[in-house]
Amino acid sequence: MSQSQGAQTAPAMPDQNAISSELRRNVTAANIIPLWESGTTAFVQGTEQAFHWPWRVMQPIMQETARITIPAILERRVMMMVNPTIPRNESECCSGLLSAGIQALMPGEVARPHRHSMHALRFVLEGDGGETIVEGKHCAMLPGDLVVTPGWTWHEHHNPQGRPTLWVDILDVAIHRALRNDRFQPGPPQGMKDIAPDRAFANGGLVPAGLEAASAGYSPIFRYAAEDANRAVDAAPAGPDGARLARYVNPVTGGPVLPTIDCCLMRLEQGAATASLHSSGSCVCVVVEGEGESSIGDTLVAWGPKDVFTIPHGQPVSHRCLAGPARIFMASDGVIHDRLQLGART
Ligand code: GTQ
Ligand code: FE2
Repeated sequence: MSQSQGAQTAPAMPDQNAISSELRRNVTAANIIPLWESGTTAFVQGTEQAFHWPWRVMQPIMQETARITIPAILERRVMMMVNPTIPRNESECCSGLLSAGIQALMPGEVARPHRHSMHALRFVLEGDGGETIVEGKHCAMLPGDLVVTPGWTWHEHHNPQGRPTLWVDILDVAIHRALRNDRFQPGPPQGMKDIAPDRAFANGGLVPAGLEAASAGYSPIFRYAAEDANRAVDAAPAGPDGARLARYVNPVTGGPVLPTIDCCLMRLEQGAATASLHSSGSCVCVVVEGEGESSIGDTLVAWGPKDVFTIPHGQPVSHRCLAGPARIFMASDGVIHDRLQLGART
C-alpha cells in the first residue's frame, strides 16, 4: 500500500466577517458552524512521525516510579508514551489509534480485578513471578510473553514474590472514545465465562470443535508464551530479505488476537535488512533482543533491547539488524484500517 505523504493544510480561514452579524447570532444560537470555519476541513493525514522511547530513558523513570506507594497509584503504575507528533492527540495515543505505556508491579502488589470496553495486551519486559488472571484463566508473565485481555474480560494482576514485573501495555483507547463507548467496571468479577484451558489449543493445527461462535470476537488463548513465539518465528520460512515473521492468531478463526489489534514477532539475522514496505496500520514496536536501526519515513530510529518505537501507517519502513539475531514484537491497528477498506486506496 502506498499513501500520499505530508500534511495537507486547509485553505486559510476565510474572513470571519464573511457572514453578517445577524447570521452570526442566529447560527451561534442554533448550534451551527459554517463548514468553511470548521476544524474538520484541516486534514491531518500523514503528519504523525515515528517516535522512540529508548529503555535507557524509560528504565530510570520506571525505577523512580516504582518507589511511589500511594495506594491509588499502586494499581495503575503506568507511564504512558504519548507521541508528540500526533495532531490533536486528545486520547494520548502512542501510534495511530493505539495507546501504550510501561507498567510496573512490585513484589507483593496486586492490581485488583476490573474490566473495560478497551481491548488490551501486555508484552512482558521483566519479571519472574507475576501473573495476570484473565476471565479466571491464570497467565504467567515471563519476559517475552504476550498476555491479551480482550474488551470486557475481567482481569487482575498479581506479583506475589520475586522481582518487579514490568510490561508494555497496549490498548485501543482512542477508538472507544471516538465511538463514545469507553466503559469501565471495577470488580469483584461477576458472570465470568467458562473458557477452555490454553492446553486445549496447544496441539498445532488441532483445536476443540464447536468453538467458532464463542471465539468469533476474540482469541480463547490469553497467554502466548515467549518460548512458543520464539520457536514459531525461528521455524517460519525467511522472506526474500531474510526476515522471519510469526503472527499471533486466534487459533479457532486464524484472525487477529484482538478485534482491533494484530500482533506479530519478527526475527532478523545480524546484517540483514528488510525490504522497504509500507505498513497498512500504525504499529507499536517493542524490541525483545538485538540492536539495529529502522528507517521510517524521514526518521531513523537506532534501537536496542526493551526500546519502544512506532511506525505510522503508510510510511515506508526498513529495519536493519546490526547485532543479532534481533526480535521485535509489533502490535498494529491495521485491523481497523482493513475493516474500513482503507488498504486499497492510494
Ligand atoms: O493493566 O489493566 O495501561 O486497565 C491502562 C488501563 C493498563 C491494566 C493500562 C488498564 C491497564
Ligand atoms: Fe485493565
